[in-house]
Amino acid sequence: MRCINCGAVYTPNFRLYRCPKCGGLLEIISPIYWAPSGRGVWRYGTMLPVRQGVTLGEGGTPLVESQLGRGIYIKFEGANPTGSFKDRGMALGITVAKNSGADKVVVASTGNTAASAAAYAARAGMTCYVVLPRGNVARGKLMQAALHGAEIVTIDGFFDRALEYVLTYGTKYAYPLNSFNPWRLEGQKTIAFEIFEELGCPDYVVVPVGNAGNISAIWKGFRELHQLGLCRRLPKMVGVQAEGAAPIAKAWQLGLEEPLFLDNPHTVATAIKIGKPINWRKAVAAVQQSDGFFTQVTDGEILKAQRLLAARDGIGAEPAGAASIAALLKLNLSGTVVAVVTGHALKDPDAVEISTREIRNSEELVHMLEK
Ligand code: AN7
Repeated sequence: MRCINCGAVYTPNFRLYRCPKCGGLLEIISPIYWAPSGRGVWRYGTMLPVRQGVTLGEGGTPLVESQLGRGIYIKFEGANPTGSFKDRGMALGITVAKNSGADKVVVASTGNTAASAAAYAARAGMTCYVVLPRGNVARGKLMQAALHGAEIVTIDGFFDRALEYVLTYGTKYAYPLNSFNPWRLEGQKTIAFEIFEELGCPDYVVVPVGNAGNISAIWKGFRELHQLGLCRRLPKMVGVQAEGAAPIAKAWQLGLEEPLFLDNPHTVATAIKIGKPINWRKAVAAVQQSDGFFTQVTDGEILKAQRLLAARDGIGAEPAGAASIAALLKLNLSGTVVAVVTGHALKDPDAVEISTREIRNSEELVHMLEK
């Protein structure tokens, strides 16, 4: 394991989440080789620090050619077992937690991490504690955490405060599975491997950014393919934030070195309603190294993109998941573009206005159908 801040190197330790010297984020360095076999996340066991483990059949998600423009592909992560990309990370994370001897896991979450941790913990016979920002979690996600039997704790304030709680107190008593845990992120880099197997190396990969773990993980995946000589090029990484929760994108556009952290993030895309992304250093490095950029989209653009993606491509995304589509629609990127749609529409039923027509008899139905 290596600290991305001070460069200190440590022997792999499932209980090491931050650099003991400087507190920086850690990255996993492990012996890897390319020998995909089987399906899903564990298909890439030889590229992962743990070769096999807990599974609910995560990964192997559809890569769908979009009808929204030429060269656009949707990587639909809503098709994972609990409906988001987090399942890839949890397959690894829960396996590592189990191997470390833990019987409890804890996460702070805007919702999807909680839903996923709850399901994978249930599968592994572990207790799961989720710390959620009260009133800021979509209904479907809360329901999932409850259904899978997690202990649900809610706090006043936003996600960032929930994460502080976990960082300060949680790690002592339970195994933390937020994205500062580099073991979990290893599972998420398989998004890159799947894109590579189907498309080769695209020109752009567009990713919604909240805590900034996923874009970092995907970039690490492509980097490793490149290091192994499997792909000659690398994609440009595009990080998308919601306008009211865009600490990294706003700083990027102003040319600042550090994010403009927010105390009061706001956006309809509650999954990415995050003011102080913990993985910002990794994400900025990913975007810089790949010659990509960060951008922001408004709530209006997100909801419009969500509708369009559903109506034209038949893909149902939650608002945060459609942020990548919103960006793509106004950016006009050329070449092969993969937009990662990170979460399923069913996660957040309240984000969609539902219009129905009431009829009283079959004649009214016939009348309608005849039109
Ligand atoms: C649908 O569940 O942070 O940039 O606690 O659920 O890796 O944080 C969710 C994040 C994008 C952002 N899209 O990913 C949580 C949580 C969806 C998400 C993101 C999230 P990161």
